[in-house]
Amino acid sequence: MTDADCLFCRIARGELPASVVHEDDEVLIVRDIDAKAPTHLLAIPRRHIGSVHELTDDDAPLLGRLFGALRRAATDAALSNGYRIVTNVGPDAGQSVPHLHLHLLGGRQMAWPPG
Ligand code: DGP
Repeated sequence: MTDADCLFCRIARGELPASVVHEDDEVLIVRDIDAKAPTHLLAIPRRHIGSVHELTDDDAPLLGRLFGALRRAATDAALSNGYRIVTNVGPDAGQSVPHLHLHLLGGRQMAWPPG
């Protein structure tokens, strides 16, 4: 997979449409096209990283940016009763888009453990 072909790289470059709720120089937050909760957002780094498994220690600031953007999005979405942030890594976890993204789900009661 090259960045040219990557779905989330293409969304980050504006080549494909998305419902964008936040964007800055490093991070994009979009509404998930297949929402599993009343609020279902994806925090996506602009730089192509395949998954958590490809992160390095140097990416710590980027993770801070991703979580910070999600925290502000959760506040904007009035998720005062809580929400869940998850990221899938690889086939066993059901990762379907091989570009790092954090799901934020909220607006309903969550079950634990996830399926
Ligand atoms: P995962 O399965 O963890 O890799 O999550 C990928 C998510 O991406 C999944 O919940 C559906 C969402 N998704 C797939 N294609 C698109 C798209 O074109 N636009 C948006 N906004 N979300 C997408």
